[in-house]
Amino acid sequence: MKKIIICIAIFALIMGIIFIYFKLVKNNNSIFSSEKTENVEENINKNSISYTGWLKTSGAELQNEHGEKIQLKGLSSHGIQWFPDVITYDNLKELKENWHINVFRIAMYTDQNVNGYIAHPEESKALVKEIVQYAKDLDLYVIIDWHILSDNNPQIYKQQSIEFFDEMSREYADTPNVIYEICNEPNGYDVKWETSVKPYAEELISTIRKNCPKSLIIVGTTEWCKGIKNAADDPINTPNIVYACHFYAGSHRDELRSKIDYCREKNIPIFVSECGITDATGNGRIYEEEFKKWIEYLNNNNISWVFWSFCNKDESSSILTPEYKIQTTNESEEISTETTSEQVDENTEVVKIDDYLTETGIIIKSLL
Ligand code: IDC
Repeated sequence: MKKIIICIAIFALIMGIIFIYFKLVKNNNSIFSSEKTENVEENINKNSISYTGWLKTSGAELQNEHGEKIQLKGLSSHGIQWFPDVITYDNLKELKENWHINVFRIAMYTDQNVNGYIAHPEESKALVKEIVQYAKDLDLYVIIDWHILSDNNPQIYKQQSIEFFDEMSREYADTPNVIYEICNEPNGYDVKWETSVKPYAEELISTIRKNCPKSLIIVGTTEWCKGIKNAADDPINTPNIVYACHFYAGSHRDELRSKIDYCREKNIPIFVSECGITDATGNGRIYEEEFKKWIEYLNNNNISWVFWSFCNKDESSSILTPEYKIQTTNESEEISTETTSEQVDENTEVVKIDDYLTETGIIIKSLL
């Protein structure tokens, strides 16, 4: 009898151990921590912003929140006042999933003569916020670009810029996705780094940082963002800023690359927040080999780059052909009530960006 009780007790003990093993270890609720850590680590997507978080700089390098190097690659919109329709949630999703972009730049022109922010502040802000929301939903970094150009000196609309970035950085104080580009391309012989751009940047940086201390800020440089050596010789004394260098493959080559080398040797981080495959006009022939040389150089040096531009304007820098057209809600309602399923397929094809790529679009997709 005693032997039987001992056998039953041993059997119950073994069953108990097996039960605990399956319940806790296999279901990953484990009190056995080594197994658990391994599985959790497998589940972390190291490319997602919930992991990479707030970007920062160390020397010339861009890093994620964990101090690991990171390179952003993506596309810039054209002026959002002209080509807002192509920037949809679905298109950004496609660009993220199948083109592998991890950043999208919102080029918000400022000049009132081109219907920019100064002429239409409320509409411009609404559009920016809509696109930032897409980026948040899609786990993309997004650059809010104060796109000065013909309004060549950032001092011209400094007050409006302060108000705009104050509002944006309050709104996105807890959003690591958002990167602030405070002036696209300062230009003109009287627009100097020391007297115009640097003092503007210092004021804007303190406006943004008081609301959002961890933000990454892109500072435009003189000469349409070619004057990076001026910034390197007289940098802004604050962490987590990168300096913009812009190139167009038909116009800028070795000379500009050696300026980037100069900056990097001085521990100045460079961010190519705009680049193109044409000459600086954004139109005319494309320079595929020169552009590829640039991309190889940037990738080898882990420098982030953003391509101009994601739009369907009839110019050779565009990713999409002018025939690309967005299906409107009315069209889709008509389709759902009055057409057969084959016709729906035919009609819905209109929204696939990959069917409307320019030569430029095909090349850029292959490089992202
Ligand atoms: C160009 C656009 C073009 C538009 C022009 C003026 O491609 O359609 O008519 O601006 O608004 C830049 C600027 C960028 C330019 C681009 C090409 O940041 O706004 O876009 N470029 O010229 N710097 C160097 C080149």
